[in-house]
Amino acid sequence: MPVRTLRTPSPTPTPRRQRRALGALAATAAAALAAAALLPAGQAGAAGPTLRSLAEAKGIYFGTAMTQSDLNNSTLTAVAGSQFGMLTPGNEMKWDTVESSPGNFNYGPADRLVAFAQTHTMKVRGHTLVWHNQLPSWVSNLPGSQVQGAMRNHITNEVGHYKGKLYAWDVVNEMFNEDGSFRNDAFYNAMGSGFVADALRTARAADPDVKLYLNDYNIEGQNAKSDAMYNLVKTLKSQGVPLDGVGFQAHFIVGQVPSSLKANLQRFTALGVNVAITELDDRIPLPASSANLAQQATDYANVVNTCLAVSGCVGVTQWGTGDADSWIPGTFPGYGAATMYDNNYQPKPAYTASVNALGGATNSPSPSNSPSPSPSSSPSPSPSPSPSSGVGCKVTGAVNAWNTGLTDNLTITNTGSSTVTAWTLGFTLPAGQTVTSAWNATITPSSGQVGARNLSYNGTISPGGSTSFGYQANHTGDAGLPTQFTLNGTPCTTG
Ligand code: 9MR
Repeated sequence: MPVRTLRTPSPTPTPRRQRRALGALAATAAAALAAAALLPAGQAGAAGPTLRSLAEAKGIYFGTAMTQSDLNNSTLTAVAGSQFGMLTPGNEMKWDTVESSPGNFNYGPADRLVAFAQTHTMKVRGHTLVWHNQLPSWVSNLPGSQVQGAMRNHITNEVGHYKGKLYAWDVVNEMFNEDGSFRNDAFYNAMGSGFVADALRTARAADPDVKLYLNDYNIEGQNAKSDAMYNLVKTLKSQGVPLDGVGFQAHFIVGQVPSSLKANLQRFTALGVNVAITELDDRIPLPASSANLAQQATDYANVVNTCLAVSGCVGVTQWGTGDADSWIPGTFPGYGAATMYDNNYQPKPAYTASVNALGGATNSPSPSNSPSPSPSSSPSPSPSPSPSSGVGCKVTGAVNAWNTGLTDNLTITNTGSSTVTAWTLGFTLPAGQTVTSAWNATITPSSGQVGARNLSYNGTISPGGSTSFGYQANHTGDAGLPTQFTLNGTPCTTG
């Protein structure tokens, strides 16, 4: 697909003050497109407009969280560096990394992430200065009278180190319980609720230009916890405490984006602060069904559309780049598939839905899986003809097996002269194999003669082009690959 020309930002001044403040971000869009165009063909997210370019053209950013180890994954960095315009270090700016013992500051890990961001013209959200979690025990064990000094010293040093380099700081993170009371952490116990204002003032003194945020989870809808945040923000603003924004983490469960999200964000912006979605993910029970992937796409579009609709919503950050680096499976056993990119960093329906929400596609934004060429419920591989003549195909596969299970990755190459616009790959699973999950395709039924159908984002295979999908299966002894394939009814070569 050719790289599309960026829509020139309207010369008409936007009436949205916050959007104008972000105007500099749009300048990076052309650079992002240029960088994306240099990526190897077939690299996830390499061609066409990117999330970041589309978001920036609309006056918001699209961000990702990355950890230091992510820098070693070239597939991840290619996606992150081209598709996202904002980077949040996932762990490296937290107290336990930065100041694990009193006065000994370690900025190496976070500096490497900031350098990656700068290389890719990404902005950076600093995360986080004051938080009960990932807090070294030397802080929580301090006598109450010494906590304020330690907090001020930590903030002054860290904000000072990154002065002029960051877009924003999550100054205080997760200070509320679910019922809206303050969490009894070291900071509240030592200073009462005044620690929030103290932290914000200390951060402002260390960097007058960086945006200062409070950040929390389960405050996306209107509830006791978001009421508490609302009342705190109202009080802080009335007292002239420096506060620029509120971060809504948005760790959602599929299908459960609160219906009050927009109204809730709007009541905060009415107080004179910006709002941002800071840690978006949308977890799904595993294995992820196509219905849940479609619902996830709807959820992502909902969040992006809501941010676009709320004046003062400055951007959306996803927590992690793809399912493979997401925190969800490790924390919520049985759940996963929570991001826009699958375990191989291939875009999922949620990516397409987000691009569409940002105005990136002219076709109707259908987040659900695309219809297969033969929508018949017949379990056999579709015999429907290719939409055009000149069809030819080759299938290669790789299996990774253990005693009772396996994963197969199959690559379909279009060796014909016509573009395939939707595909069903028919094949027979060896006896005893039962598919338990699939990626980049829907496979039905789960054993015997099956059809693997494209999803909404990977139906097109140009002549000479290829696409890959895979599945996990149980086996009872034969862990071999299928040996014969048809593409839309036409036999394929293998090898
Ligand atoms: O993604 C982070 C994960 O690697 C850490 O193990 C975890 C420890 O608390 O923190 C994760 O990030 C959290 C973020 O800093 C604050 N909001 C919740 C995030 C997920 O736990």
